[in-house]
Order: sequence, then structure tokens, then C-alpha cells
Amino acid sequence: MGCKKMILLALLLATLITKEVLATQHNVGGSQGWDPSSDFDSWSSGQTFKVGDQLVFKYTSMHSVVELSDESAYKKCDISTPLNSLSTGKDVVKLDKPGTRYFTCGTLGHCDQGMKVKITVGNGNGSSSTASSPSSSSSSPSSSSSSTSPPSTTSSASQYFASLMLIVTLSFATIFSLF
Ligand SMILES: [Cu+2]
Repeated sequence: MGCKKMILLALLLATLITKEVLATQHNVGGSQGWDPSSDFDSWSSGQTFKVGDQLVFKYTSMHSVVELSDESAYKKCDISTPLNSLSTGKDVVKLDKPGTRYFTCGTLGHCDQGMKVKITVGNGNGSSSTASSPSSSSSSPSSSSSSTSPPSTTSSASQYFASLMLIVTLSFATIFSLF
């Protein structure tokens, strides 16, 4: 029978959905978006960044997104050796590993005006990670950002729906496995 296949399929589906639910899209700067009027320090301190999450930068054509390699470049607003540059106006950056990442605007003067943000990504295992030291490789987080324009749905409604789906799927998997 295809019963076992059904179960496997259900489990696979559940796994995919779980990942989707646990990953969060962070709209950088909140409602103002990637704009000089946003207070990025207070925005980022109100967020928890996990591996697998995504940053979404929304901005007008006056701006851009430049990823910097380290703290010193970030402090000095030195954009001469960026890891990555984005300019679509709606960029999605995936946080694919723990560590700190630095972003600023490439438009002259905007970094000095405070248009920059530092993102510290935790391990994402529930425990509130107090990443004590900026240990190890500040070297090369190989710039991995999908500049492809992305799903525009950040809504918590879709996340709610996804969790619902997960529960339903898991229930089915359990029921099927009983027979
Ligand atoms: Cu700017």
C-alpha cells in the first residue's frame, strides 16, 4: 500500500512547514523601512535574529544596501570594501549562520546620518543567546544574499496558517501511522 509513502510525505511536508514557520522575516527599520528617519538601534534591539531568518530592506531609489565586513568599517562608515551591495529597493538577505553582520546605505553621507544597522544572529535554539564575545572569524561571511525579489508576505496571518497546517499534517501522520 501507499500508506507508508503517505506518512513519509506527510512528515516531509511537516518538516518543510516547520522551517517556514520558525523562520522570520524582519522588515529592517520597522514601519519606516530602510530610511534615515528610522531608529535602527532601537529597532534591532527589539528583534531576535535566528539562523534562517531573513532581513527585508525596503527603500526608495535614493538609497541602497551595502554590507560591510567588520565592526571597524561599520564604525567608520567605510564602504570602500563592501561584502555585498544591493539596490533593488526591496532586498532580502538571508541570515544563514550565527554571527554579526553590518549593513549601511551606500548613498554619500547616509551612513553618517545613522543609516546603518548591526545584526547579531543567534543560534536560534530558544535559549536567549548572550553571544558573549565576537569570537572567531570576522573574516569572510561569504556574501550570500539573494538579491532576487522575494515573497512580499510577511504577515503573521500566513505564519498562523502555516502552524495550523503543521498541526493538521502531524495529526494525519499520526493517524496514518496507527493503521
Ligand atoms: Cu540612504
